[in-house]
Amino acid sequence: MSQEASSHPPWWQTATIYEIYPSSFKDSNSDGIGDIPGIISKIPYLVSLGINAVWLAACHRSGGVDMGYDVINYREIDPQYGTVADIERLIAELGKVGIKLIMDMVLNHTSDQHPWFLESRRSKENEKRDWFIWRKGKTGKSGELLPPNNWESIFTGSAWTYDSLTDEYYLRIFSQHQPDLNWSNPSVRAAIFNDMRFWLDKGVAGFRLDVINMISKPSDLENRDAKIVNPGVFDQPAYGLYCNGSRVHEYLREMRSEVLDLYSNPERMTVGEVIVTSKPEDVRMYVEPERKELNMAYQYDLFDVDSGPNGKFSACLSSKEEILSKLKDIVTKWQTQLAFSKGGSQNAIWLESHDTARSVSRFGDGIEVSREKVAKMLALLQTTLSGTLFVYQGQELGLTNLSKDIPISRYPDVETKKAWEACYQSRLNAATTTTTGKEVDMSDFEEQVRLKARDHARMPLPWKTSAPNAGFSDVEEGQTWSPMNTTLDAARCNIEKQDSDPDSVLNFWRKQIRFRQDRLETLIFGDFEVVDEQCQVFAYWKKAISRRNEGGGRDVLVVLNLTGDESVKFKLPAIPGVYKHDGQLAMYTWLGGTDESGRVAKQRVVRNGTSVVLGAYEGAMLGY
Ligand code: TEU
Ligand code: CA
Repeated sequence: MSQEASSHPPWWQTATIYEIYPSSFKDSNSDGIGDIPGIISKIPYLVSLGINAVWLAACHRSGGVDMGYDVINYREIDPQYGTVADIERLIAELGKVGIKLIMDMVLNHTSDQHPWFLESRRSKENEKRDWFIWRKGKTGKSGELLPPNNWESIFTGSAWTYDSLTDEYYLRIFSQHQPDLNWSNPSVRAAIFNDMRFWLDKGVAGFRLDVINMISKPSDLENRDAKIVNPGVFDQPAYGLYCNGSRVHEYLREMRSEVLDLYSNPERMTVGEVIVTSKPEDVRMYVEPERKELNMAYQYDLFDVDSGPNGKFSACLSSKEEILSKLKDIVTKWQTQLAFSKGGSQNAIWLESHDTARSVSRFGDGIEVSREKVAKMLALLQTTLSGTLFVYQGQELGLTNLSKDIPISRYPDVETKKAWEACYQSRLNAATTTTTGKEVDMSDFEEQVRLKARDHARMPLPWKTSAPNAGFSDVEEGQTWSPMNTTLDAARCNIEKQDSDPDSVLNFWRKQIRFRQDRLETLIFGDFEVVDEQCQVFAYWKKAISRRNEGGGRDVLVVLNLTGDESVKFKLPAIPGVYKHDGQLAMYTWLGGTDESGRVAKQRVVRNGTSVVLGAYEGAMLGY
């Protein structure tokens, strides 16, 4: 898109998109599980946030193994959430208040209960055999049966499951109940595209496409063993062999022309989850407008920033300072490499999703007095970056990870359970004593789970101060599908309480979301320039892409103290060559941010070229 066209950008470029996790947003029928009528009942809250679209996480009929990411039928809604008619009502009711609905489509794999897979596994001659990825096993050195290759599942163990019925293995990169579809078969693509059109015909404004960079697997995958990086075990990480495969771009262009481009008014959008892809040139291949593939990529660098050498549940080797400096580098990389003014590629700005832990717990210091300040500082960061803003439910409250009194055994996520079990087993096997009652020390692993498990973001949302289950559900106290942070959140941060406090994290987010909309040429489309690398501080200019009719006063300087250090002095850059009408150098004005107590700062004036002193996690937006 040319810069001229930016006065009428497509809706999704200027949007704030709020992710709803259906199980945990609001329960309407007291079964302890959130549902679609529950979402409809809370539309006024969504309006109050100032968001433009809702991304509803997976809600199709599912086998329930991976919280909806194992789909049995792409045209049905899981009965625990409601019906297709409920989705139609949701679209209509959101439409009345100008909010669009984006659906999550999980198209890399289905459930093993999907009729396509039930057919496929029946016999080698079945018409749908080739809809999934079946291969013969191999024979190991001592005659044992081995999977077709050594790829490791993202949920640990082998990426293959043996099916005795036909004596072959099927590929399933996630759990054994999530067989990977064979996208190289044109009938598979046609069927998927039909199911996508089903929802677009109902008025869905676009899709979030689950692990979409995994859909193209090598045709000779039985000859493509992954490099051995973990000696002594069979299964090896194989991301490089199944991410960004040779035909992925062809498939996405086909999806665009066969599906998305057939619809207009509103223009439909896609944001694709693109995991383990850190090179800007690789991400650009998905999102450069003229390539006509995806509109945006959900890129994973910030997700991986605190992972260890063996993935997210291994301890990160970097110090807190190093993690913060990596965070700055990652933000700078994507802000400068995927810029509107350089070819029009659009970033997806995100820090939390249903696949992360809470950002306050990951990037803060774990001290309760800092919680609100960290949440606001991260909100300032996110709301001043160029691209489409994604906010995950509860992030707007500064929610933290589950409290320590909740035992790990109550964490429901399949990823957590499998990773725990795999770690436990390997430690048990490695233990030298053969006496019964061997002790396996899992304390270090537990620490990682408490920091990074997906369960933290998936807990039910606290709505009220004094109501059963913090107002999320009327089910008997404690009977919600996932544990709640009730002791913590009902008392100190819930929607009711924060709504009435002008200095709350919630009201800070609301203010920032509005401010971003008022300055879209700067905050959403502007050019990003790092000002100075002072280790505690992240300071950057956002420069307006078009200064016509504006007298040059729209640039914004963002200064953030990323640390808990008090009184961090930061020398402001001189405002280059900007004079007021009386010939005096212009002065900075305070456009927003927090003050040293974490409250919303009052209007202040700072002279050009002087310093600011920032309190712990304090942040400011300055203009001139
Ligand atoms: O996630 C893709 C993915 O590989 C990671 O985000 C994963 O969730 C894991 O946490 C890495 O440590 C998507 C969905 O968003 C996720 O909920 C599903 O479990 C997964 O795909 C399978 O559909
Ligand atoms: Ca319910």
